[in-house]
Amino acid sequence: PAAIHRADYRPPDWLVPAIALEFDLDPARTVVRARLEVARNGEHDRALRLDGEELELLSLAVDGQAVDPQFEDGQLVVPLTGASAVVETEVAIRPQVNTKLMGLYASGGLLCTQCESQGFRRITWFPDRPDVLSRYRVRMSADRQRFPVLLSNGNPVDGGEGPDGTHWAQWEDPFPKPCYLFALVAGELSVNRDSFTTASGREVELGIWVREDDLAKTGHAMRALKDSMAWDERTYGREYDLDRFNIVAVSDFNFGAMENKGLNIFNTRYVLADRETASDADFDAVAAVVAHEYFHNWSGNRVTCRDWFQLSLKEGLTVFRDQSFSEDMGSQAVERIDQVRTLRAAQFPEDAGPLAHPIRPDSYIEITNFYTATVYNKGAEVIRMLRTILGPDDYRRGTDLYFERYDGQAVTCEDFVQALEDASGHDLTQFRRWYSQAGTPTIRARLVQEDGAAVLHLTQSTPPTPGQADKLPMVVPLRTALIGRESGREVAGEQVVLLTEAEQTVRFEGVTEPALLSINRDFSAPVIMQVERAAGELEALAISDTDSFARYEAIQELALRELLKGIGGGEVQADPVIAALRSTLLSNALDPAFKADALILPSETMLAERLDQSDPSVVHRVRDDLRAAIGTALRSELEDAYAASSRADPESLTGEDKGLRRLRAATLGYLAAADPERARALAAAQFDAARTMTERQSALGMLAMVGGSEAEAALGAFYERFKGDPLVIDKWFGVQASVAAEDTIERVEALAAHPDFTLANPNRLRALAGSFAATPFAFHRADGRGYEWLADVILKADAINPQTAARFVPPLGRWRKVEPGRAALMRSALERILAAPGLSKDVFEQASKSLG
Ligand code: HT7
Ligand code: ZN
Repeated sequence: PAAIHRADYRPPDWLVPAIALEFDLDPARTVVRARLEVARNGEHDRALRLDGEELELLSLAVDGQAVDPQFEDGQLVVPLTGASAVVETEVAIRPQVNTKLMGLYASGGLLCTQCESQGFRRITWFPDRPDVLSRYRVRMSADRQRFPVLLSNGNPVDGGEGPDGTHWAQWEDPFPKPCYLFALVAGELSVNRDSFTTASGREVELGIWVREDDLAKTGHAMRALKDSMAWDERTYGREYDLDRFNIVAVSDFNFGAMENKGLNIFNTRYVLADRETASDADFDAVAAVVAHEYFHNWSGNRVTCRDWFQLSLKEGLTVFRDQSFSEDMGSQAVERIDQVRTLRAAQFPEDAGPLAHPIRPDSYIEITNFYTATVYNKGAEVIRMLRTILGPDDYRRGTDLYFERYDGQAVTCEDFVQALEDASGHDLTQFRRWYSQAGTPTIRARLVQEDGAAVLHLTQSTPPTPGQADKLPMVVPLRTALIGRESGREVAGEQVVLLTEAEQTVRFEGVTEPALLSINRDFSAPVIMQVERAAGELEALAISDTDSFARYEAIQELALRELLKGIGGGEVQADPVIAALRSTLLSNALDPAFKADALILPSETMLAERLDQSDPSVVHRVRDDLRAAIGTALRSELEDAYAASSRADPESLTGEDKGLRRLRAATLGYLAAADPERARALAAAQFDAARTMTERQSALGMLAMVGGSEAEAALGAFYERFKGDPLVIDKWFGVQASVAAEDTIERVEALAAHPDFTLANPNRLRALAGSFAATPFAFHRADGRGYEWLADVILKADAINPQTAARFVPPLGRWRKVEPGRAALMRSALERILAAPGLSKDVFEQASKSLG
C-alpha cells in the first residue's frame, strides 16, 4: 500500500456547500440517497472525484440527468462543466455485516455511525476529507417498532408516520461541518434529559440515550457534561451553540467516543457508571471522556483540521483541555501524576521505538494508526508547554484569537501557533520543532555552587528516530526552584528556565545555603531528566520539595536508581527508598491519593525503557524483590494505613475518599509482596465485604495474583454476580490476563475459548489481549508463546476489524529493547503476520514498520 505525504496536500478541486441525505434504514440493506450541491474551487477543469467504499451504486445523476458512472482508483469520477452542479447518488449498504465498525453499522439492536477518519465514504459517495465543509439536512425513515428513536446532528425539524409501520424524522445542522462529524443513530433507546443555560442565557436541551436497563447509570456522565459546559465558558470563553446536545452509548465501538456535532456517540464504557459496577477509575474516565468530547465542539468542530496530518491540532489541544478540566475538578498534583504516568507508559516507548513519529506526522499509510499517544498525549504536553511559556493570560488571548480567526474553517497546527504568536508577541519559531521532530529529549542537569551563586549547567539531546537521524535543539521550559538543604525553604523561588541551546548555563544569584535542585517541576516539559545528584539529595527532596509533583519524582528517581542498579547486576540499596516511603506514609500533610501514587514503583515498562536492552524476567524479579523488601520493612505502617483506609465513604467520590481506596489497593499490594498468605486473607475478606467496585476489583486482582482456591472462588463469584453486564465481564477477563505470572498465557488461551469471548467486540478484545500484552512478565514468556498467541489474535481480528487488530501490533515492535533470544521470537511473530495473505493496510503498516 502507498504512503500519503503531508507535503502533497492540495486544496479540494470541488467544494460541497450543502448536502441532503435520505436514509431508508434497515440493518440488512439500507438505501442512502445523497444530493450534493457542488461548487468548483478555483480555476481548473478537473472532474469531481468522490470517495466510496463497499457501496452498491444504484443511480447517479447530474443536474437531474442520469449519468453513466466512471471509476478510477476506486473513486467515482464525475466530469462537470459549469461552476456548480447538483450531483445525486443512490446507494445500498449493509450495516448488519459491517464488522469494521466504520460507516453505518449495527450494535446491540441499534444502527449507528462512525465516520472519523474515513467512514463517511462507507455511507455515500463524497469527497471524504476534512477540508470540505457542508451544511447537512438528514431525513431518516425506519420501522417504528424496531427503531422508535431517530437522531442525527443539529436540531430536529420535522417528522411523521410513513407507510408499512415506518416513521421518519428530519434533522438539520446549521453549522457547516466536515463529513467525519456526520452521525445518525436509530433504535430503541431511553433518555436521561436535562438542560443547561449558557452564559448568554440560551437554554440547551441535553439528552443521554442508552438501553432502558442502563438509564440509572447515566447520572455521573450528565453531571460531567454540565460541569464541562460551565468550565469551557469560564476557562476558554466558549459557549455551546446548538439547541440540543445528545450523547448515545453503544457497546461496539473502536475507540472511546466520538465528537459528532451535537450528537456524540460513546463507547458504553465511558458513559455508564454506578457504584455497583464502576470503579473510581471508571468514574474518572467517564468524566474525562465526556469533557473531552464536549470540548471538541470548539477545538475540532467549530475549528477543524485541514487534513489528517493536523490531527494533533484538535486532539492535543482537546486532551490538554480535558486534563485541565480534571485538574480543576480534582487534585491538581494527583491528576498530573496520573497524566505523566500515562505518558511514560504509552508515549515514551512509542517515541523510542520503530513507530516513532512527530505529533504532526509527515506520512502515513493508514491514518487510523496515527491516533496515538504521541498525537494525543505528547500533543497535549506541547500545548501545556505553550501555556507555560506564554503565561496563562497570553495563552488565553492566543486561544481567543485562534477560535475567532478560524471559526468555521479547516486549519493547520501552524495556524494555531501563529495565533498564539500574534496574540502574545512571543517568537515561537524554534518552538515549532516540537511539531516536526520525533523522539523524547534527554536533559542532563548539574548544579554547582560558587561565590554566593548557584550555576545550573544544562545539556539536551534527542535520539535519532525513523527517518530523522539528526535532531536540532528544542525549546524546553523547565520550572525550576532551589530548596535550601538545611532550611527546607525555597532559596531561589520557582522560575521557568527556558533551555533553547544544546548546552546552556543559568545563574541564580544570592544563594549561599547549600541547595537542592528541584527541576522540571509539575513535569513542565515531556523530557527525560538526568540530574547529577550529590549523595542524599534525592532523599532530602523526597521529603522536602515544595512542589508535590517534584516530591513524587524524587521518590520515583530514588527507586529507579536502585532498580536499574539491580537489573544491571548490582546490589539494590532498599533503605533509602524505604525511608522515603515511610515518611510519606506517616506524613500528616499529604493526602491519601498522593501517598498511594508515591508508593507505586516505576513500572516494568518504564524500567525497560531506560535500558538499551533487558531481560523482562530480571526486570520483574528485581522490582518484585524491592517491593517485598519494602512490604517487610514497612509492614506495620502498611497494615495501619490499610486498616485506616477502610473508613472511605462508599457513596462518595471526593478526592479524599477515592484517595483512601487507592491507598487501600497500594498498601494491599505491598503486604502481598511481603507475605502472600496474609494478603490472601486480607484480599478475600475485602472481596467479601466490598461495598464498591473499586474495592472488589482490587481484591479480585490481588487474589488472582496470589492464586489458590480463594482466587478461583472469587473469580467464580464475580462472574456469577455480573454475568449480564458486559462492561464488568470485561474486567473479569482483564483481571485474569493482567496477572504477572509465567502461566498467565495458559489462562489467556483458555479464556479466548470462553463462550463470552468474542473478537468482534473491541472492548472484550482489549480486555483480554490488551491487558495481556500490557503485562510484561506474562507477555514476554521466554518460549515466545505469548507472542505467538498475540500474532494469532491479530490475524484473526484483522479479518473482522482491521483498525482494532492493528492496535495490538506495537507491543511486538518493542523487540529492540528485549534480550536477543526473545527479540528473535518477537521478530518471527511479526514476520508471520506480514506473510499472511489478505492483510489489511492497517496491520501491514504497523507490522512492517515494527520490523523496520
Ligand atoms: N476523535 C475521535 C476519534 C475516533 C476514531 C478514530 C478512528 C476510528 C474510530 C474512532 N472513533 C473515534 C475520538 C476523540 O479523540 O475524541
Ligand atoms: Zn479527541
